[in-house]
Formats: sequence, structure tokens, C-alpha cells
Amino acid sequence: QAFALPSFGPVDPFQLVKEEIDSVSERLRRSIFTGIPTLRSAAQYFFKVGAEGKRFRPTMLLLMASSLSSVMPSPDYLTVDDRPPNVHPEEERRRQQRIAEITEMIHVASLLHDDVIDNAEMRRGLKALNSVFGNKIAILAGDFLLARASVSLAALRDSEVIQLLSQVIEDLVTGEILQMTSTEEDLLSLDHYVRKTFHKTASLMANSCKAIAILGGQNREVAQSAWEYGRHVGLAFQFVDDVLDFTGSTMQLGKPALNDLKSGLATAPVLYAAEEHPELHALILRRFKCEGDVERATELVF
Ligand code: GRG
Repeated sequence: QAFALPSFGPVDPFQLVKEEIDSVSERLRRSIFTGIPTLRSAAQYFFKVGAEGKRFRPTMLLLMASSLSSVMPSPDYLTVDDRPPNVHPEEERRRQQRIAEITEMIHVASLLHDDVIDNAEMRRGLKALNSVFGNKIAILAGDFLLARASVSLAALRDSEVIQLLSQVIEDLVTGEILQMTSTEEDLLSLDHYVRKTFHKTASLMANSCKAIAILGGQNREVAQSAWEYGRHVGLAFQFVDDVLDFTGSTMQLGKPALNDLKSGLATAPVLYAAEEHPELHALILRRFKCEGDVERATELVF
């Protein structure tokens, strides 16, 4: 890895499914193969060993699959009451691995497009794809990943799961538009922030968690709880990401620290500080936007 993974003490959830994640990564590399050389190099740029990022979403999804599976006994409230009778556990797990792969493909596609929009120079500790291949190839590589994700999704032949993951793509676009078109008033609003964050970050986690539960044969209630779980993890993930923008290093983040602050985004620490002290918000914005005084802005937030 180009940058450090967080430490979880004696039980590291990433290690619990490490082998399976390695095979997901290997399948991902193969499933985006194309005979068109430029497209192949671009599409595979962030799937190469060492450029894979944290693989947070596939890890979370496979851990959820394990917790719901019949292999690992579940508490009574998770017992399966409408599992299709003829689905073999190994086949069930294989289909859940496909969801982990599709989710990562959609995620990487959104990173590629996001970096074009933001004119980013770094991602995952490497040069951003757009700064190596140019914007046009970066956009097309993202489109290609979405196309391959759609083919894998269709192969699962489950219309509800297809709908869930397709909704994510719409939500990602909506989140980006909400961010781009934020007014000064929106930038002051925690509600607007949570709405945008649901679309940009949490929808992918919520809908893919629900897909894992559905493909694990779980009932409606459990599938809906899985959705809620993913939504909360997604919101929490973004809050931590926002704090790391202030406190993390380039090594940890894979991109320069204070990136969000400098690009004028209202992030969770800024909004919570402003909630306590409304007079601070405008001050913080002015400090880093107009005066570029990042250190003073950071001091005000914390
Ligand atoms: C092409 C599907 C598609 C969408 C276009 C550009 C756009 C609309 C949406 C942007 C969505 C986006 C980039 C949200 C940020 C999500 C986020 C917190 C990313 C960082 O995730 P990590 O830290 O990254 O898990 P790694 O590199 O570890 O995978």
C-alpha cells in the first residue's frame, strides 16, 4: 500500500477477509480487461497492486456477508425466513463477491470523474489518472468501468439488486451536482451537508449492503436494516474523512491535506464548529477562501 491503513487493535477487520479481498482484487483486474491498449492501461491504473486504496467498501461488504451467512451462526433475529431453498452457500457467497467487485468499480469510476471535475493532481498516493492520461481518457475510463459494472450486475439476474446499484449511480451524480451548486446558505446548513453526503458517499454503502443481504436470502426487515447500517457507516466515514482533511498527512490521505478546506467545501468539523459558534462560520470561510490563512482557519475550527 502506498499509504497506511488505520489500526484496529487486536482484531483487524481488514485481516479477517484479506484473502477474499485479494481474490476480489484479482478478479477486478481481469474483469476490466480490454483489447484497446490505452483504455486498458487507463482502466487498470487504480486496480494495480499497490494502487488499490483501502478497499474499505469490499471489506465492509464481505464482513457483512459473513455476519449474515449460515456459515457463521447468526442471532435469532437474523435467521433467514425467505432464503431461496436451492441456493448453495458457496454460490451465494460468489454472488456477494460480485457485489463487492461492482461496488468497487462504481466507486473507482466516481473517483476518476471527480478528479477530472476537481482538476486533482493526486489520488491514492499516486498521480491522479487525469494528470497522467488527460481528462478525456480519464472520463472515458470511468465510463468504461461503469459499463463493465453494469454487465456484471446484469449477470446476477436479480432485478431488485440491479435497481439498487443503478440508483447509486444517480445518487452519486446528484451529490456532485448538489455540491457544485451549493449557495452560501447551503454551505451554512448541516442538513444540506448531510443530504449531499448521503448522495456522494453513503448511498453506495447503503445500497450495496442491502444487495448483500438480499443475495444472502435475508428477509425485507434485515435487508432494510442492512441499508440503514450502510447509510450510517457512509455518513460516519465521510465525517472521519472530513476530520482527516485537517489532521491527516498526505501519506495517510493519498492526496494533499487541507484539500477540502482550500477548495471551499463546508465539511463536518467546520459545520459543527459553526453550529456552536455561528459567528465563526463566515470567519472560517473568509480566513481560508479570501485570506488563504489555513492555519488560523484550522485553529478556529478546533
Ligand atoms: C461516474 C458514478 C459516477 C459519478 C459521477 C463525480 C461524481 C459523479 C461523484 C463523486 C463521488 C465521490 C468521489 C465521492 C467521495 C467519496 C469518498 C469519501 C471517496 C474516498 O473514498 P476512500 O477513502 O478511497 O475509500 P480509496 O482510495 O481508499 O478507495
